[in-house]
Amino acid sequence: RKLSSVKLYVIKMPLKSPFLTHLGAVNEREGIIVEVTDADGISGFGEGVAFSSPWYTEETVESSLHMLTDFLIPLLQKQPIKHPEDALTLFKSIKRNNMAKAAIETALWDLYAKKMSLPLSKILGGTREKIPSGVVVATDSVANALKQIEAYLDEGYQRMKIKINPNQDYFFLSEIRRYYPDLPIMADANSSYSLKDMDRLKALDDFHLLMIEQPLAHDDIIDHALLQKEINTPVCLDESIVTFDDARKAIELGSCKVINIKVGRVGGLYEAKRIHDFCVEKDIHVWCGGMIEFGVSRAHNIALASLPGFSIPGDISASDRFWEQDIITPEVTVENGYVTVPQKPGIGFEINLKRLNELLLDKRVFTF
Ligand code: OSB
Ligand code: MG
Repeated sequence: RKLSSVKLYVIKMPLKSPFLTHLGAVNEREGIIVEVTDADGISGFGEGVAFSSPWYTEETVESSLHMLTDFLIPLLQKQPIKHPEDALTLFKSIKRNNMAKAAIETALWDLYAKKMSLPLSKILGGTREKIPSGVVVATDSVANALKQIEAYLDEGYQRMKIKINPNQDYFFLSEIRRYYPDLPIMADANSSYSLKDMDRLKALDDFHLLMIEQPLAHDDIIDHALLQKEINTPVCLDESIVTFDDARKAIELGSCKVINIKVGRVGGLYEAKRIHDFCVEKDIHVWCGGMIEFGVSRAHNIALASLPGFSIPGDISASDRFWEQDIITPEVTVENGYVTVPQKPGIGFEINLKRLNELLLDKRVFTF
């Protein structure tokens, strides 16, 4: 399976409404769509999910382009691989930069599944036909949060994830609980607390949250283990889990009871699947995280979340959660609280080239 080209499409789209966390606002999203084409002219697609600035992880759109252009694609040109499982090994000489690696690795998986004429979900070992869908409420006012929750419930979403921080936690959640006493709710703190806030975090046990995501530092697993001993709410790790070994160590230490698996954060679908398999073995719950992504990454998430361990509704929402019009057809939709896993080969969605070109900022072509 010789590759003939790799193309990078840099695109930008405004969000329908701002996505607010204590780390700042996301108003528009830049991203990189990767197309790998083989000698038969068959293409696979992947997406680079780093943001324009390094607020969530250290990577950016620019750093991803640099890694892809100057290191990752040249490695692939020099040393063709037989199977997408080999990509992360090929990239091992490049430290971290997991989102850049995943951008191309996911494209290789789509191509591989298409060559096998099988849905990517089946290639990965997926068993689910539909995936329970959750959605994120990322706003700084109670009124907006309540309005959004009402609309999302009407659209069928099964659980809400609420962005919190020390200035927006107990009162915010108590107001939501006043109107929705039984709603499945989790909170995501994006590292806005420290162990000094132990009492604030303990108090959140009042709201019987499904879990609290990444309360402490982005690179910590020690303090999270201390915290988990003190609170009833299950701790879920997001930012802290960047490799399989991070997951192994966090579980061993008791730092979390749940892991949010994001394909980009861990360097691709192969590593994501390894973490999933290990968590199933250790009885740690997993769910699939989101990155305010376009349809290509959303499609890869759907394939991943079809694996048996993904029992909790993830941040896999419909295309229209963020976008006026997505870059795939059909767009991702949520029906009765579920996203249907496509049965067509590969990611199971077509690229909407007209839409892609409307959004295009830059294009780079590498021939093999
Ligand atoms: O912490 O899970 C996060 C979005 C961007 C960066 C980090 C996070 C998020 C989300 C949800 O919370 C994203 C989504 O629904 O796509
Ligand atoms: Mg998170």
